[in-house]
Amino acid sequence: MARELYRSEALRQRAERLFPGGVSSPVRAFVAVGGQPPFVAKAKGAFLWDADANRYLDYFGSWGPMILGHAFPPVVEAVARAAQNSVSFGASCEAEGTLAELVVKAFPSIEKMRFVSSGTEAAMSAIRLARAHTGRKYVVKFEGCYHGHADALLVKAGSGVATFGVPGSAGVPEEVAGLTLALPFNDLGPVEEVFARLSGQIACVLIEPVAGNMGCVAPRPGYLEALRRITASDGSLLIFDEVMTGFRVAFGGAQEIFAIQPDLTCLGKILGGGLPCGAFGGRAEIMDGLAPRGPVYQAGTLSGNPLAMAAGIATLTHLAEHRGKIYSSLERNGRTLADGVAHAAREAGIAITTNQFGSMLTWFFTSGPVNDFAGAAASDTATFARFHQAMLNAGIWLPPSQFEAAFLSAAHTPADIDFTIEAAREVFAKKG
Ligand code: KE4
Repeated sequence: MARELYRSEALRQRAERLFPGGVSSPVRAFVAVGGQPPFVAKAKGAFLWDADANRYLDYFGSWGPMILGHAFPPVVEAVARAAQNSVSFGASCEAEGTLAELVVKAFPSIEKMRFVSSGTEAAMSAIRLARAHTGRKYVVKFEGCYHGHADALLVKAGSGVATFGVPGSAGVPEEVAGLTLALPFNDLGPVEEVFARLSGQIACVLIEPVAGNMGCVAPRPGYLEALRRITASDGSLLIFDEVMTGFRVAFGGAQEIFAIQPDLTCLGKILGGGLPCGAFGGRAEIMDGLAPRGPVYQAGTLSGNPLAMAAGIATLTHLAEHRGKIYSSLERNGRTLADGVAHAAREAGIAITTNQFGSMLTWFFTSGPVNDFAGAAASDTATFARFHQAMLNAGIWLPPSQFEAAFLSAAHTPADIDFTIEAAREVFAKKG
């Protein structure tokens, strides 16, 4: 059933005149899946409504923040209350410390932190701090991992597996990209080779401990532990980018699950309950390098914004109070959804690999396995695009790219999961 998108189409035509690609962020343009993206008018719980009043089950959840569902009453009330006292001060306020105390309790590796307004700012600032703290210039990242759009991190692998990076975007100078090495995820060989060749020269290793930006890909057993060991012995900092996994895969993020203490952690998304908010933090002896205490400059007009703090406090307080029930339910529903859709695909003779980690999951249209970006890139993206379009027409809004993770919220019910699996079965039966 094709959905009528008259109002969305009118809004899209205006947006095309005003914004490059008609969007505020590229993935929203549906380039990878085709079709016209509906414009969202409102959302509540697990559902979105577009400008033509079509309803959708939401499985991208604002790309991670909406773990409690949209318009969660305690969050809405907290933001409304805070807004009565102005929406921004540009000065220290009580709410910053209140949210920070919730963070350091959830992340024992964080003694001190700094709020910023996005995950990009968190990662960008964390590597600057790591370079200053170590006096070193090289940064190691991993193919398929995304840490926001700072120049140093828009870098792809060079010609050889463990060679210096090349620009991953126009506008990134080779000189900048050449200070970053992009290695294969889940493969220790290139890491050991690079640390042998550049011993004492690598400022940090930055990783998504559970990758979400190549689609969902978990670390192999022992992989993260080995990165912790290698970086510690070389005096390089290990930075966990938990912008997506923080408060998502567990209340204390991936580092709680794997019992690993990184030197620095980047946070975002759920931290601000859906308002613009990021943070980076770690041991005080590292963080005290930041201005005005230390020589590393970092700043932000809206850092610690009172509304973002209020939304974050309401979100993390609810998660903390109900963490047992919420995370076990997210794991159960995530597993049921992942397996149910995969089973339906296999019944229809469609090759599919499912990677699920708590309430993050991706269906890769390949026989797999998918343990790194090369494995993800083997997916049949045309089949994914047809699947995405057919599911959207069935009222199910999946992330519009094979290389993104889908997210469940605490508002998704078992009935929603069953509805989604049945819709997928019908789509696959028509060779979606
Ligand atoms: P932001 O600057 O978009 O707040 O955060 C960048 C970022 C950093 N680290 C991780 C692990 C991330 O997943 C992200 C942003 N994620 C994407 C979705 N995969 C945001 C969606 C978008 O770019 O529109």
